[in-house]
Amino acid sequence: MSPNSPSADSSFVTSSGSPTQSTAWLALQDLRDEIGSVTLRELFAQDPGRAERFSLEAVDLYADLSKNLITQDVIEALVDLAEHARLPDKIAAMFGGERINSTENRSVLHTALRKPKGQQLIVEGEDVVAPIHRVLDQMAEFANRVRSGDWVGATGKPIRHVVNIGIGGSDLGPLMAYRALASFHQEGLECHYVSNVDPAQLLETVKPLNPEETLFIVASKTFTTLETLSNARSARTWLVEGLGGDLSVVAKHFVALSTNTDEVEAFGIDTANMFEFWDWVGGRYSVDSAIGLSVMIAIGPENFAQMLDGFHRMDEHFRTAPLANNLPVLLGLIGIWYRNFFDYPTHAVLPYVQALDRFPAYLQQLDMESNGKRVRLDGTPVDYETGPIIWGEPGTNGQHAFYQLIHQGSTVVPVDLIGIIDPAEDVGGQHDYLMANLFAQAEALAFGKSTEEVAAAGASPELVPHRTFTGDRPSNLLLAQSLTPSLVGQLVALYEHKVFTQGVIWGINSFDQWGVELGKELANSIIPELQARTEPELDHDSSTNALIRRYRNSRSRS
Ligand code: G6Q
Repeated sequence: MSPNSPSADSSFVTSSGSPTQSTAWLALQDLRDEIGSVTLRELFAQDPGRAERFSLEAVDLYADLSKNLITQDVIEALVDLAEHARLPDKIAAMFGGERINSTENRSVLHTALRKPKGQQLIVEGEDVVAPIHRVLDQMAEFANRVRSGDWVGATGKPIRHVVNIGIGGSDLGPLMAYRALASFHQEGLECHYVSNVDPAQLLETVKPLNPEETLFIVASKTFTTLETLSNARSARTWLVEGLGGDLSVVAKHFVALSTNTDEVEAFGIDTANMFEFWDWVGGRYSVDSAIGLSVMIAIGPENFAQMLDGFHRMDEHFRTAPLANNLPVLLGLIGIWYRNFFDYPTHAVLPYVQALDRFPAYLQQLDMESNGKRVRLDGTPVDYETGPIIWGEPGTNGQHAFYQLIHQGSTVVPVDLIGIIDPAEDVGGQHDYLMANLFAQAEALAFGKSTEEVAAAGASPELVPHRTFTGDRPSNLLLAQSLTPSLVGQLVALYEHKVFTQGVIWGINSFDQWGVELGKELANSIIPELQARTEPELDHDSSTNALIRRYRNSRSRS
């Protein structure tokens, strides 16, 4: 079957119709009207057990969901909605390797990547777990050689710098995990991440590096991506020029992470130094595949295995916990509640953990590329909102910038706040300041400061409206003991499954990304027009034509 023909298994596609037609949806609309007349202050006052009632533990995460605009009835109706969408069947379909990515006719098996060694998963007659562990072993052997100094560059020097060249899913995941696990890095070995086709990034990155001690990892599932291949070629030139001009040096300084052996070979990388993965690993779901090699080199194979174990434990929670006690499901459903019944257009992720500084950017791709869809699996347009805009920055930085809007803006932004109890390092008791701010933000958002309280605190009457906080601004608060490799795996799997849950309710394909194609196609047609020696004939619209002419005529280089 060609990759673009419809899936053989259409049970995932022909689901339960528009969610808006379900009784659960109608019940939620009524509940939305009811909850509009009650505040979080009142809900907390009515129920002294509220914090406990709406908190749960999942693997090593404690989640306080009580500061959401929810009641037990809301949760029950949301769970009904999930059941109406046959979420349990769809979870089983994904874990079982059905071709649920119907527009690309592919299975979606990132959960297999973290199955323990020795387990089996037979998909279409073949076990997928054994090959995964074969590659993990190959990665571990290589990572250990680099870490121990046994793998040397062309001039016999050990590797001190690893440059991962990749973009999108082949960059954001490893970059995020590398930064998150800074306290586990091997000293004297630094990883760098180059993604943008803007040459400035590559040039800046390699400027201070010694080619003798530098290893490039070319991370590209397809091995045809313009940005990655351009950067890889430029990096190869830098390396070869720096090491005397002989192409043979590439073998000791370049490895590839890819599904495309032919293109890897054509680039000149020895396929013995290629780490394979499979078409059923989506780019944004690939940090736990060979794409994570830079992370494994930095933290070591044992810690990488711990990360995979964290993923797997969250997978098992998602696969087996009842929907009402299932953290990814609940985060997904509460997100649906705000997106579809309150029309809140965005969702912020605010880690109070500096090491998670790239986690919001990572989630931006995971969520927006997965659920930024306007048609359902059967191709019909949705008549309800789908994926929200995801954004965020680490706390407390955001507090001195955009939190103003979160507290008092005209748009309500539901937030996820993430905190770690024991930091890798502390100085001057600063960690308590960080956590005090985390707890304070959740409190301030939920309960605000009423007009009466502001007036009673002595504000002059004309300032009272300016200093009032309405409250009722929802948050999920996730707390964990420490930022271990396992926790990073758990957090990523948590959000992967949250996104999956929402995609199922919305009846969309969370695993394709056709929306990124048009811009690529047009860029490919414009490149020769920018590079033509003689004036090219242009047949874009008048605006694009004028921009191309202006660029050609104004640039100082020939
Ligand atoms: C992710 C997307 C996309 C992809 C990049 C890089 O789900 O598919 O972000 O990861 O376009 O693709 P390659 O790894 O093939 O270079």
